Amino acid sequence: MDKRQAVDLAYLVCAITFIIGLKRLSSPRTAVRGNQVAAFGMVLAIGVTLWDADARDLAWIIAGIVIGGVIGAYSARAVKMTAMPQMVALFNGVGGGAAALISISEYHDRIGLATDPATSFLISTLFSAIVGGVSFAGSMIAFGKLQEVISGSPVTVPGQKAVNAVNFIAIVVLAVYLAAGNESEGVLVLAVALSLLLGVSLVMAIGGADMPVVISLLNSFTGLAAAATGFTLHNNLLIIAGTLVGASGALLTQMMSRAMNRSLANVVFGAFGTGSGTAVVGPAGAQGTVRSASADDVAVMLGYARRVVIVPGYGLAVAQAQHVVRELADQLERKGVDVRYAIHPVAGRMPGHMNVLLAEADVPYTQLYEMDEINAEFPRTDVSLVVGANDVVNPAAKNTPGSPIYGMPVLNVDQSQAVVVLKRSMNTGFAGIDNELFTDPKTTMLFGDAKESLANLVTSVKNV
Ligand code: TAP
Repeated sequence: MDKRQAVDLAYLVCAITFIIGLKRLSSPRTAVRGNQVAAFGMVLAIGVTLWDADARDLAWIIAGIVIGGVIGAYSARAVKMTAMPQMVALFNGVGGGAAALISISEYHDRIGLATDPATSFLISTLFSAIVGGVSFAGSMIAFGKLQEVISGSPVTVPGQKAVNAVNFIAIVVLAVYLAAGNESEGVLVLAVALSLLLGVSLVMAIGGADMPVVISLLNSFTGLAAAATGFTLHNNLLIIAGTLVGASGALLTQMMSRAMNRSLANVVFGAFGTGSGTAVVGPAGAQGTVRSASADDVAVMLGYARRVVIVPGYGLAVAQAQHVVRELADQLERKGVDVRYAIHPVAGRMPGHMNVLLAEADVPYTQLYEMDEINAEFPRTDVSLVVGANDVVNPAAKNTPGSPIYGMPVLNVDQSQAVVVLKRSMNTGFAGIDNELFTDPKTTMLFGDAKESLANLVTSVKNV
């Protein structure tokens, strides 16, 4: 076996580990091992690439790996769970930027030689430079919005869509000009500059709270740009890994949009979701009497229940109340209460947000129920304990045609015998609409920060 064959064989092994890793990431039970398998594949891929690299470039590559590795490892350890979406945005953007820079550099090396570059080289290089540029710029804006460095509100100016359309057409025209064999580094740089502008303009117009969907979409773009770079560099593993990222990002984007009952076009062009969470006049039916109670009263309801379903939402993440909710669940189980957690696919602000939080508190996976499984159980539930969730339990999604969330599948907590809602005020959630569940006669509000309210409940339940 010569060196080329050995490299390709090793790349095949790496590709298999990536596929196994992805497959295992689909369940919390196997996710950690899946991550380890894929990480092993990535270490092998880096090792083989170094072995295969031109010895003159090794020092540069190793310096890049060390600097990037130290920054990546430090950020991964230091990042707060609530800041995870912006870290993903940042790392994703860096991937897109790297693909664009490699393409510009490959184009620079390839033009001006005696033989003309092949059309396939030009197409893959241009694609990766342009798509990588959009992904880099868009991801940086997404990071800025989530980190609140820039305003999270959709920033739109009159005629923005028309300007974006003209920009897009200009990029395509420049790309076709270069792909036709006209050599010009200046035109390539201009096309990349316009793609950066397009990324900024597209993402600026989207509300901060929609950023997870946008990041997933941009993640798919980065994957495709990396795959195209693989064609440019004749690197099979990059083609496979990029395609896997591209496909999984596209699927995740589609699943998130579906779970919110919104089209991708509505997310990208709808200027929806400021993420401000302040009260906005909602659909009819939200006016009514709100019943609130003390932790002691709620503890009695919980302590004497046979089944309690806990519904975590974004507020659980904000309050960092995952450990104390587990404490309360343990306390209730000791009293013989059947405790389950209902997980809505878009509760929180990123895919799997609630699963990750509850896993951090070692909540057993067997207690977590997906929406489709638990919805049939609500009529047999004594108390639904809604912890910092709002939109995902809003009956308007079923009852109010014309509501922005009408048609979104929600958790049917209103069918349980009693509902207790832990939140700080009557403020709205992500969708900015009132929630008629809060004025339902069977609902009791326990106002306050979720962590404090849960801690009070733990103490009170002990005395029941
Ligand atoms: P939301 O509807 O956003 O409601 C969260 C509630 O938590 C708020 O009403 C807020 O009320 C409360 N809260 C905030 N901080 C709190 C604290 N410290 N203690 C107690 N309560 C607190 O959350 P949800 O029900 O999880 O729904 C998620 C929403 O985000 C959906 O509309 C979904 O479409 C959207 N979204 C999700 C994703 C993904 S992938 N998960 C991505 C983009 C958008 P107070 O201010 O009154 O406390």
